[in-house]
Amino acid sequence: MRMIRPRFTSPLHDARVAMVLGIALGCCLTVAFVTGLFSHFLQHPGPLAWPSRPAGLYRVTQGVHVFTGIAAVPLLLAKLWAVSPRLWQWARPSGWSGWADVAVRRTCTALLVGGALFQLSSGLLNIVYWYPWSFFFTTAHYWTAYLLAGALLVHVVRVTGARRGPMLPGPPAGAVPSPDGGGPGRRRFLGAVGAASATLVLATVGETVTPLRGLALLAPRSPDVGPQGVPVNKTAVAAKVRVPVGYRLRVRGVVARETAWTLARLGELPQHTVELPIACVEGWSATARWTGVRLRDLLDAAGVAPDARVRVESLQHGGLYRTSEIGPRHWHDEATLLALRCNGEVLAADHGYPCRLIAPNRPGVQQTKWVTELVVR
Ligand SMILES: Nc1nc2c(c(=O)[nH]1)N[C@H]1C(S)=C(S)[C@@H](COP(=O)(O)O)O[C@H]1N2
Ligand SMILES: [Mo]
Repeated sequence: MRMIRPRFTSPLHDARVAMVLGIALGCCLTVAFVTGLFSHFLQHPGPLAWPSRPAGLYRVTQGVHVFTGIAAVPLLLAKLWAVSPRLWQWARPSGWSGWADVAVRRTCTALLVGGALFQLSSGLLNIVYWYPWSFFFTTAHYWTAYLLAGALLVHVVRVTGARRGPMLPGPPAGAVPSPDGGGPGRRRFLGAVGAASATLVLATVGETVTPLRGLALLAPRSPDVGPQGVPVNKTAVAAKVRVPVGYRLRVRGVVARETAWTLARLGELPQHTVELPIACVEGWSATARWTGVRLRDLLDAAGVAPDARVRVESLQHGGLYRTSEIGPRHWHDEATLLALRCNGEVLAADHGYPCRLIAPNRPGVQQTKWVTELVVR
């Protein structure tokens, strides 16, 4: 059997180019991994109870998560292109250990390339709200992150070991040495890749960094377009929410006394105003002025244990985000409200009328709208 070996003639298929891109890409992926884990564990709290402060922390970490992911896209494409000769170069090892070594290396490369492509493409599609797949994005993105992190770690150990040891990779097959030694061409290429990353970020980051919103030509969301100046992820119509005539906000479960509040009685309780962002996992965020009742006042009125966890139920019947859980550190926070008003007006139907949860340092997906019950556990 004859092997077909593609010809690679660009001087940029070069170990230094690959290394610089690899370091930048590795930094982006590591930051995205750490901020992604933070987001995951805020949404799936285990024994660790995350603090409710700083109030805007999640907005920052999730912004960093999404925008390092976006910055990584040109880096990954350029890196794959730079190393492509090596990807198609098939070693012909001798002996079992040789084959085993090749198998391990190829598996690691497949996980690395496949994992990075999957994470970045699924993340990108998710932030533009396009789900052309049947798996659950969050679960797949979460578990693939560990695979990718593992493969990345093995790769870094191998590459740094190889640089020190005798197995320094030679020039890839077919690459011709650059006439100028690779200097200016290499710098131009790396500069162009960096500029592509920066441009992509600048053209989208305005969806969370409001001063840059004028530049956000490619952003999936404008942070100030929507009823009451706040974007909407799911409208009341899409969620099929109808507010019953005899609406009550009930507090039940493990309580000293069950309570049920009409909207009028909620309005008679002490009202508080907080300025807090909705920070969507998809990367956009928007600050608003929310006015309403402190969650802890309602729970105290029902005689709830201080370490209780509370399930927040909405009027929505189906859908993954119809309920959320809130732990003691968040519900004790004085800024955690059941908001009745947004930016000075009665809450719009799409923002959760009659009332919605708003809490500091909490993903948007857990700022439950159309709240009807607090079930104490
Ligand atoms: N009941 C309910 N609450 C919900 C949602 C939902 O689908 N149903 N979406 C959540 C998501 S993903 C976000 S980002 C915020 C957005 O709030 P907003 O539409 O008021 O901006 O609401 C959250 N609250
Ligand atoms: Mo969201």
